[in-house]
Amino acid sequence: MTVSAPESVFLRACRRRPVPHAPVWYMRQAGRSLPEYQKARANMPMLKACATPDLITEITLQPVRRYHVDAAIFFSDIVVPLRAIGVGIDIKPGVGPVVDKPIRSATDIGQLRPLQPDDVPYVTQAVGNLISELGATPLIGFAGGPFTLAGYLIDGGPSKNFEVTRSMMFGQPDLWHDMMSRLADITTAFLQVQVEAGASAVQLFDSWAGSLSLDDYRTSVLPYSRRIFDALAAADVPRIHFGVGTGELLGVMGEAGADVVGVDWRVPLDEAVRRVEPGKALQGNLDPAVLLAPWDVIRPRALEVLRRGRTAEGHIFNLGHGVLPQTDPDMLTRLTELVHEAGQ
Ligand code: 1CP
Repeated sequence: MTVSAPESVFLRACRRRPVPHAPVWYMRQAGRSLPEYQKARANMPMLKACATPDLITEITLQPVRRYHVDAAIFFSDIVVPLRAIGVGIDIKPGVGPVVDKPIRSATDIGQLRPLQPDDVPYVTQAVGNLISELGATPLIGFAGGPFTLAGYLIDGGPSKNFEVTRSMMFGQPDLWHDMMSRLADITTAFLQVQVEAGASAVQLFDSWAGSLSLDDYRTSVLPYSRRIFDALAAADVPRIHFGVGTGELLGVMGEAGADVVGVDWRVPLDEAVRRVEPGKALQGNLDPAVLLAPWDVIRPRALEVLRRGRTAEGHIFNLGHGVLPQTDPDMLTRLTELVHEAGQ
C-alpha cells in the first residue's frame, strides 16, 4: 500500500492528477556517473553490492541527495532475481549480464523455478530501510521485462538484436512460451517483494523489446507483460512500462496494462500521445546524449520535452534511456532545477 508518500508530485503525475511542475527522475541516476557511487562500489562486485542492504540503501539515496529528484530508483539489477534462484549469471564490468551457459533447452528452462521472498531477503530489508530514510520521496521498484530477461539468458549476454532469442521464439514456440511464463512469474514475484516492503511505484524495463515487430510482440511477449501488470493491479501502485526503440510498440505496450508508458528519445511526446491509448501518463524523453552538449543546447531541448509533455494526461520528465557514464553530474543538477522551475 502507498502510505509513505501519497501526495508526492511523482505519484500524482503517474495518476494523471494536477501537479505544480513535472516530476523528474533519471534512469540510471544511481550509479556510473557519480563519484560517490564509484567510491561506494570500489572493490565490490556489482551483484554483491546488490545483495548488501546498507550499500543498496546508500547508493539509492545518493542521487536523491545530490539532484533533489522527485523519486528514488531502487539500486539493484534486472538479473538479481535470476541469480537469486540459482541461475549462473554475473555482471561483468564494462559488459553487463553474462550467463555461464546459455539457457536453450527444455532442461535448461526447467532451472527457472519460482522466486520466493526468502530468496531476496536483502531486497526486503533495503526497501524497508529506504522507506524510513526517504520520507516524502517515493521509491520506484523495478524488474526486467520478460523479453529482455529471455534475451540475456538465451543469447548468453548483451547483444545488438538478440538473434538467438528471436530464433527460439520463431522456431521453438513451446520452449519459448514455457520460458516466458516462468520469467513472468519470477518478475511478478520480484516486483511484489518490493511493493510489499514499501515501494510506491514499479517500472518494468523491457529495454530490448524494440527488436521485435508489432505482430511478434503481440503474440510472443504481450501476454506475459499483461500477466505481470494484472498481478500487480491490486497493489494499487503506479506501474510504468519502458523499452528502447519501441516507437512502433508504444500502443501495445500501453495495452499491456501499465499506468505510465516510457518513451525513448526517438518519438516526440506529443506523437507518443497519439500512439498510446487515453488514460495513460507518459514518461521521458530527453536524448541522454544531449547532456554531453553545452547547457545552452540542453536548456531549450529540455523545455521542448516539457512543452510536448504537457499534451499528455500526465508527464514524468526523464531521459529517453539511462544516464551515460560520461555525463557531468552538475548538468543533471541544473536540469532538475530547470524542470522544477519551469512549472506546468
Ligand atoms: O539508477 C538506476 O537506474 C538503478 C539501478 C539499475 C537499474 C534500474 C541498474 C544498476 N540496472 C538497472 C536496470 C537494467 N539492467 C536494465 C534496464 C534499464 C536499461 O535499459 O538501462 C538493463 C538492460 C540491465 C542490464 C545491465 N546491467 C546492463 C546493460 C547491458 C547491455 O545489454 O547493454 C549493464 C551494463 C548492467 C550493469 C549495471 N546495472 C546497474 C549498474 C550501475 C551497472 C553497471 C555496473 C558495473 O559496470 O559494474
